[in-house]
Amino acid sequence: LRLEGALQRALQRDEFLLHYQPVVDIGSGRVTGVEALLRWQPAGHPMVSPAEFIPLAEETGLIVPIGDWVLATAMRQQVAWVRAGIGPVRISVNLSARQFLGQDVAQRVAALLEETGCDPGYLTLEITESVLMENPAAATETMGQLAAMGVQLAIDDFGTGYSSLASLKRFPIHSLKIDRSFVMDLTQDADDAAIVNAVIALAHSMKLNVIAEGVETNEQLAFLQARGCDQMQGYCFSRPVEPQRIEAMLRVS
Ligand code: G
Ligand code: G
Ligand code: MN
Ligand code: NA
Repeated sequence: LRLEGALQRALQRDEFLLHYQPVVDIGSGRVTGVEALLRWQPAGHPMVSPAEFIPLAEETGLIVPIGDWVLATAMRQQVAWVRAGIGPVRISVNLSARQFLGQDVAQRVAALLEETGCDPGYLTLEITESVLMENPAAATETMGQLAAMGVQLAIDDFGTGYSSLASLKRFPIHSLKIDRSFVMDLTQDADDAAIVNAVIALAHSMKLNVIAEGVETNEQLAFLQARGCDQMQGYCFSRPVEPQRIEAMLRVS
């Protein structure tokens, strides 16, 4: 598989799809939303992980049309679930560095909201901590434009970058997502436990929602529940799955 050429043709060949991972309220156990995760299924090849092709898409600029496709598809899915009577479902979409740091992300999001009829109040955009800290002033401005449309913002992979508390306070964000690397050894590693405790306390003191990523075991879940973590994602509840399986979970949730 020659990655670059294949990636270039993937959009026109309709080889991308979105899987969704439930975001679960730790208190009630209910599914409160989903995170959209991009998948690439080239004909005659195994699925390629975004971890493998997002960096190449960033380098080649293909991330712009691919990112637009992800946003539009997630927004249309949100509208489709409302029409199907499942009700508004919060959908979180990951923005890559180049997508977020490019000039016109707010205009693109505005145009796609208009085109799809998506409710911005049920759309969350995830930006990693390291991308935000590349240029905190520009990030604050862009986030302000997005927040003004009613879109919610989350800092993804929190704890792996170096946010200053001053920047964190200025960002118009709604949620912090604790990086999976801290959750993984939570119940064996005292340092990771201390970090997770601190992030939960920090988030709550700033009136932010806090979501733990990569929760795999009931022991991790019990720890997070005892510490008042708001929401979680992870294999202990569900892997990212195709839209129809999410619908089934939402109908019983
Ligand atoms: O689902 P998972 O293993 O495969 O995702 C791997 C990585 O790819 C994660 O860091 C995730 O944030 C990223 N990713 C998944 N979907 C998207 C997407 O639509 N856009 C961007 N920029 N990154 C994504
Ligand atoms: O970078 P970001 O946090 O957006 O990406 C989420 C990534 O984590 C995706 O690749 C997703 O498939 C993966 N993921 C979600 N839940 C779990 C989990 O419980 N364990 C592991 N190992 N990975 C997970
Ligand atoms: Mn994410
Ligand atoms: Na993450």
